[in-house]
Amino acid sequence: MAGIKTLGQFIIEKQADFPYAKGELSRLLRDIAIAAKIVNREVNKAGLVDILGEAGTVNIQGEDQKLLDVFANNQFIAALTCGGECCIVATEEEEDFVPIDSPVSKNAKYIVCIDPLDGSSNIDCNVAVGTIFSIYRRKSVDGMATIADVLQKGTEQVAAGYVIYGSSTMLVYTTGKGVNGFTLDPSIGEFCLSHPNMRVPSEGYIYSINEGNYVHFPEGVKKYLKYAQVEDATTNRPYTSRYIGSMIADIHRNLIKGGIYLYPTTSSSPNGKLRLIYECNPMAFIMEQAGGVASDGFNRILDIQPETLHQRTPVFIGSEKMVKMAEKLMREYSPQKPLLNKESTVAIKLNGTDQIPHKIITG
Ligand code: AHM
Ligand code: MG
Repeated sequence: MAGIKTLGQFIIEKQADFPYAKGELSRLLRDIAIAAKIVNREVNKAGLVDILGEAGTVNIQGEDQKLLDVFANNQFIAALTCGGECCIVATEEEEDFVPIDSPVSKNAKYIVCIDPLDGSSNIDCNVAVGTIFSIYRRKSVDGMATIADVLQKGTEQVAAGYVIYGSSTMLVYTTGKGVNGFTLDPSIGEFCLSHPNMRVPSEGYIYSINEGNYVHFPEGVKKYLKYAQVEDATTNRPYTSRYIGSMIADIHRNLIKGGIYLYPTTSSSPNGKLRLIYECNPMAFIMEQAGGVASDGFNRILDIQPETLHQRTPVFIGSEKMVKMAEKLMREYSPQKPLLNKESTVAIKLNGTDQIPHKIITG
């Protein structure tokens, strides 16, 4: 019988891929994994203790925070503060980034961006939720790190991953050399390598979208949904519709089985709902590393220059052929228009393909 490989062993083994690595990134990943185990423990007993329900506070997005949101946020910040490898934590739950101002951390070379508990509106009904993280190298050379260290394009990510607290708990991550998945064995308290070298099929058969918003979708998305429902054996159509409403769970399933996850713009969310830095960039990095594609409908997610910490973006992510088809229909039926938000960054199309980032200021 083959022996198990723990996440810790795997990380140390992979450190050799980075000849000048001093172990900081490995320690950072270890810190995140420890915090994830603590959050997992709490999520698992959510129905047993008085931890369900509203915290009575509202986060920067104007959403009610759940107690577990707050708990997870605090756990990750605490673990990253103690670890000393990261100088800033930017989290979906905090308005501003959190500088780690300890003598060790302030010169640390990594920035961590995190959505501590994504899909938390599902907690009360026992649906899978997750943590999403990404790691960047600090750009500034001395003093306290700044906002510019956080507002980096997704292409600059050094590592990204997610933890899914589901029927089993898994940690999936990439450092830009493929994607590996680890399942938590509760009997030994270790994440064990269970899904080495994860690859997404290039043609899937699942589409995931909140179809209740159909009337508000751009025409290109409506056309894609009609395309998904037409019979054509050569392309696995009609596709199967699966939508959990918990991004990590939906993308994790599609990554394994092949599929597309869409959260487009809607008339009520003209920039989309999901956040570029905390949700879309890390999932895009993972999906690309698994052989898939992540787009905002027109451009590669990882190429978008973030302008603000909590910037949102539409997202089309998953199997290559499915995302390419959705992009084609978007170009055909929903040519890109300037967004109406004060802070929106849009790409202007030049000669059909070239794009430059452009900030639209209105009002
Ligand atoms: P959250 O970060 O507030 O939890 O919101 C993100 C979640 C995603 O996990 C999920 O895919 C999406 O919101 C669901 O949105 P909707 O309910 O509009 O379909
Ligand atoms: Mg989220």
